[in-house]
Amino acid sequence: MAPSPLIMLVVIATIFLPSIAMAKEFVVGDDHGWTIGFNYAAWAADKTFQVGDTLVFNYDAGKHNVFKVNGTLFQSCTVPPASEGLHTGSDSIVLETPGRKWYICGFVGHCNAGQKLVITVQPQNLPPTPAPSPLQHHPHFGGWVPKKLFRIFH
Ligand SMILES: [Cu+2]
Repeated sequence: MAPSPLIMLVVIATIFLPSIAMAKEFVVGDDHGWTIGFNYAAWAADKTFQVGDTLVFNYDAGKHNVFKVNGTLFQSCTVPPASEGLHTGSDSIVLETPGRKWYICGFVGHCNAGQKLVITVQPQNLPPTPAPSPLQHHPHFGGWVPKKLFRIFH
C-alpha cells in the first residue's frame, strides 16, 4: 500500500521544519535570574543565540540593573553612565545584530562578583531559497532545454 499523502506531508514537515529559524526567548540565568553568585558563562555555553532572539533579564529592581557594554568595559567591569542602563527588573533585549554582546550589572562590585554575561549572536538562518531552474522552455524547439544552450537553439 502506498503511503497516504497525509503521512508524506508529516514526513516532509518533520524533515524541513527544524531548519526554519524560530525566534527564541532566553531568560538569563533561568530561574536564578540576573544576580550575583551565578555562572553566566556556563549558562550561555550550551546555548545558540541568533539574530531575532530575545534576552530577558529578571531581577529585583533597585538591587541590580543591566548595562550593554563593549568588550573592554566588560573585562574591566567599567559601568557606563546610569542613563544608558536598564533597570525595570524585567528587561527584554532583542538581539538585532550578529556578533559578541556584553552585559554587566552596574551595582558596585556585582560585575566583579560575576554578574556579567557575554554571548555570541549568530546570523539568522534564512529559509533556503529554491535554486533557479537550469532549464528554460524553448518556444521553437518545443521543449525544455538547459539555459546554457537556450541561445544556441534560438
Ligand atoms: Cu547586580
